Amino acid sequence: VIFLVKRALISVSDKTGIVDFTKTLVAHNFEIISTGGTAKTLRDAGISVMDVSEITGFPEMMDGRVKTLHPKIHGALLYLRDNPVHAAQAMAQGIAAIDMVVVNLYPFRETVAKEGVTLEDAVENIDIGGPSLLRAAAKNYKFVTVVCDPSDYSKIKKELEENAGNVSLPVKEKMMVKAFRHTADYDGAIDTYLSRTLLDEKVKRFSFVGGTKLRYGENWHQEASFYKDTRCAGPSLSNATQLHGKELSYNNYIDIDNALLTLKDLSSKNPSVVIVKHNNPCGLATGKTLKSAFLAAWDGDPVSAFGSIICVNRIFDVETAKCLDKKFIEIIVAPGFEPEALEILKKKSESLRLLELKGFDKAFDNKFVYKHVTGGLLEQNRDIGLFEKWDLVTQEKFPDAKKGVSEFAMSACKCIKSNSISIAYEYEPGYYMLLGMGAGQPNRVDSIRKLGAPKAYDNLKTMYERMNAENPMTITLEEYQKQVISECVMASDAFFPFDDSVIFASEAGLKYILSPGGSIRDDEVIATANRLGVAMVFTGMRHFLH
Ligand code: 93A
Repeated sequence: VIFLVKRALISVSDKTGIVDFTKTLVAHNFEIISTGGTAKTLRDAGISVMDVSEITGFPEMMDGRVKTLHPKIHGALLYLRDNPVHAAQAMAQGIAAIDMVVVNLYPFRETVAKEGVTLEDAVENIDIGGPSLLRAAAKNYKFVTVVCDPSDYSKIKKELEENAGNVSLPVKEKMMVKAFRHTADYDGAIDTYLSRTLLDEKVKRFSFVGGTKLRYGENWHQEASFYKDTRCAGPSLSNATQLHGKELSYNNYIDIDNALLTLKDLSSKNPSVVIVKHNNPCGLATGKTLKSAFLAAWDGDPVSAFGSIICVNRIFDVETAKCLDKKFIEIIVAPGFEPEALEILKKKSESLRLLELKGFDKAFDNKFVYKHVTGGLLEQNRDIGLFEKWDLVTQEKFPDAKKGVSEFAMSACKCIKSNSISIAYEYEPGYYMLLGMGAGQPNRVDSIRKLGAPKAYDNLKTMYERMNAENPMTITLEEYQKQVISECVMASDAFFPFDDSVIFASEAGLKYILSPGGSIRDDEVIATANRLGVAMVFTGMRHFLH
């Protein structure tokens, strides 16, 4: 017997799109073989279908546990068509080739995600026949097309149309890899659930795909790659589109991530700009327009901004692009670019990387963050939220009007490496800028007295000189600095272990301090703030970032 007609075995739990796709197969002269529920769906749609049991001579049995597990099926998938011995054996056993397998598996993940699922329920949703079909078809990929994902139906349809009812080898190869990845992930999910349920053992399995080699790692002598996390639906480095410039480097990915997190944490509805250097926001501002936010962010640290990564939450416009003239920048990340702005930026430099990253308005959907340590992996929830409370702990009042700039100060602090200090200024009513920050110091005092406060003074000097050149100022530089600093809010990512931080902040002229509180010396810290006439609020929420 010579079987010329092509045959497809269809057995799907998720029946999305299956009727249309099967009609396509029929139109391309496929005979359809199917299992119970799928066969019913197809017949209801008027498609003529052969039951698997007609081929195997066995009924579906044991509540469907045994449907397709039979040599008539697996022989039809696995025999090498170009091997005369295989072909002779197939013919001797009355096995006719199956050319396509369309299978999606029992919804195991969905089942165990349900609240109160029983072990019995979970186990019953472990598909045995489906993965066997997928693996058999995938193993014989040169002769069998394996389709395990409804989102591929349209691609296969196109293939059939373009190749006179056949599927090209490159596509078959892709589908094969996809099938094995799919069953690997499926088995991984089973292991994770069973280990947790029966052994009380946590298993963490990652499957990042689309790994691309980077030029080098943190340094030139280190090899590196970036792997995509395709499950991340919110703003993500996996779905960014590079519009211009050199390829992203390892350090670029890290800095862009920090920029993204900082802007997300800021969650300002106003145009906002963050400038990142070495995994810390050094400039950050909100503004009436993107341009004004950019200029204020730049004023937050014009020195560090050299070679920085800039991320904005608005379409990058021409006015802002023009501000970048003569400024050296590595990367701009935006939800989009005005065409003319794009042209200006492209002309600026061959290597300036321009990244379009959509979904700024969406939340990050991955709940956990991970860090590799020698010999292990740490997992934690994202640091979400800003304050747990708003407790005024000093005699000096902290005006409600300073809440906006306080929130801004603390969100900046959250994304600066510990021990972090931020000094924020409401430079125009309702618009804020980072005036100084101290990052990554092994003690909090240095972040204030050696970094944050001196930086704020330096930046104010630069701003004063510029304003004075444009329009002579009526006050001296010292008066200007003193006045601005006295209006600023200083935020600390963790409590003050001693009162020295408050003393140094007050010496620098700061009058408003925000801290989570919670030190055993809180009383001492509060007494010192009272003595110095500083207003302090305890927020109850620590934001270490190591
Ligand atoms: O219980 S099974 O592991 N035993 C089988 O022999 C078998 N063959 C296909 N499950 C089996 N399947 C699965 O049935 C497929 O993977 C698919 O998810 C499902 C389709 O069943 P129905 O066509 O009855 O809706």
